[in-house]
Amino acid sequence: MVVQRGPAPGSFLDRLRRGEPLFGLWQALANPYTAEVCASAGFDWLLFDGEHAPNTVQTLLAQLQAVAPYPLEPIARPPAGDPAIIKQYLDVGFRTLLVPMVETAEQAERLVAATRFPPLGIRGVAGSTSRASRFGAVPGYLQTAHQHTCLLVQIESRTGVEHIEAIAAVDGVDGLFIGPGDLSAALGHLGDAKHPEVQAVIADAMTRIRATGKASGIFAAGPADARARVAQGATFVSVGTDVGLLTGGAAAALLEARGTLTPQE
Ligand code: 3PY
Ligand code: MG
Repeated sequence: MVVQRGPAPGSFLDRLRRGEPLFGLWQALANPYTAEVCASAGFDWLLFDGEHAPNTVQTLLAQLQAVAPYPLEPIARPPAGDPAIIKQYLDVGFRTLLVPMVETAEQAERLVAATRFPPLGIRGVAGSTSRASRFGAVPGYLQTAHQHTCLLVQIESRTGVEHIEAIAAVDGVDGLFIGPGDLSAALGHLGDAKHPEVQAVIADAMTRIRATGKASGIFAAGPADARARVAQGATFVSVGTDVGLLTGGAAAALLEARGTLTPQE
């Protein structure tokens, strides 16, 4: 008989459910070596982006392998909530998914189903060929995988915001994550996530997510923004992106050098 267990104490899902602040870094460089560099900094999670970064399942796999020795949760964002892609991401070993543009409870229910094997859902069975089951070595993987699977959904449209309570009520949705970029575009403020109207909608959405009892997350572009979001009640928050750290650090280094160097006669 398979013993039914919940997420391991201290695991990402366990900490998420306890409402601990969990800080992560967006990975858009699509590279295992830089992913490992970022992992060594001690983040609670890294988000590997299949929506807006040049990733394939194979590049995601390489990044997953690179960060495997580090005590963080690798999260994958598929380009869309497509069950065929979700199946592949889960098979290579991601346990936590962040699905973009979720707008209704029905859509959220279909996503939950995509992460679960029958009879709970529709996830296809890879058996012992999947890395997720350690190639068949994890006892009872098929029966217990869903207990370790964490589904985070992105709220980033007017319709999604309207349906926060219904989406959060779906069993199997573990957290709701606001995407300020798409949400600001949906509100008519493309490229201006700081606009007061966008900020007001975000603040209200975060309060409503918290009230549902599900974890509330948001993309923050930097550490100060991240701290402010935690103060507002978010519990899983990015502190920026690998690309942003690289471009920001490179530009600052050049600026400092140019500003301090005395031009030669
Ligand atoms: C958004 O801001 O739209 C996101 O998806 C998070 O980067
Ligand atoms: Mg988005």
